[in-house]
Amino acid sequence: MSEVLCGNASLDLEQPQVMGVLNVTPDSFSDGGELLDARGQPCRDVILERAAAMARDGAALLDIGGESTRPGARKVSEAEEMDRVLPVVEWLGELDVLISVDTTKPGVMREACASGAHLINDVNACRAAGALKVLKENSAGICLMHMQGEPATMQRRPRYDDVVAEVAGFLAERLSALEEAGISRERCLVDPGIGFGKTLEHNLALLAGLPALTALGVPVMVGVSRKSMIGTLTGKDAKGRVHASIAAALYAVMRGASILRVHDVAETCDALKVWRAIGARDVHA
Ligand code: 7PM
Repeated sequence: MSEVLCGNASLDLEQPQVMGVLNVTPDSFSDGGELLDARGQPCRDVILERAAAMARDGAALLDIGGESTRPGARKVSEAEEMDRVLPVVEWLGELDVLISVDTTKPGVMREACASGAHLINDVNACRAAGALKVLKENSAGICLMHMQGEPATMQRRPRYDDVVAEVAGFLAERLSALEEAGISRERCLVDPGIGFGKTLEHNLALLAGLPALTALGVPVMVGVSRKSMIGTLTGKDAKGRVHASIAAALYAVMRGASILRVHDVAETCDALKVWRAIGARDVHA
């Protein structure tokens, strides 16, 4: 059976699942700072309401991010990131949904797990010094994402000879590094990192080539929601990218994705319901 171990829980991936994005950064591109007050502190009631709605709409996981990875974004200190993220992890503990924390910092990983986070979503694939040690010392699930370069400069000149082979090779190397550090593969997910040091062509090749990632033997997560590749293909701004994002998400599921990281939970879950109903009748499925 396909599942991923996430601390005291396990996430069943027999059917594709949805992760709702909850950004607690002042500069996130599609929900810019609505969840922070004037002093930059997270607003409990607004966040709980938004999170409860995503859980009700069908999200199995919520991803809390306090460190913007927007191309060119300002770096955030560890203390500032903890102040934003840790209270949110605790507030969401009362909801019936798994909690993911989007961070690259080992200190934030440690405290997030202590506060009850089930999954660490690391766009840097645990390459920070000390990250593997922290993860060895707890039992949270881990999403390893591919990124070429770093957020400030990654979109300047992305370059690959064979993007699918290089991304799959990188993720295979990171899975081995975690295994060598004593971290079970049953805790791991991989993610091609759509838009992270990639041109439109690279993103399209990765979506078409997802089977090379499922071949790594761990579940695959994909985030295309409202991203600039959707804007480039449709000419729409972030809020107008919902439907086209779902087209890309369903394509990713068709190619083997198990978790969709999205802003529009209700819409994506509706699309998946239809997808599953048809698939259940398909003798070739
Ligand atoms: C600006 C640009 C703001 C890009 C936010 C983003 C992913 C992720 C993000 C993903 C995993 C966004 C991204 N994207 N984590 N974090 N996979 N695992 O669109 O694709 O939310 S941040």
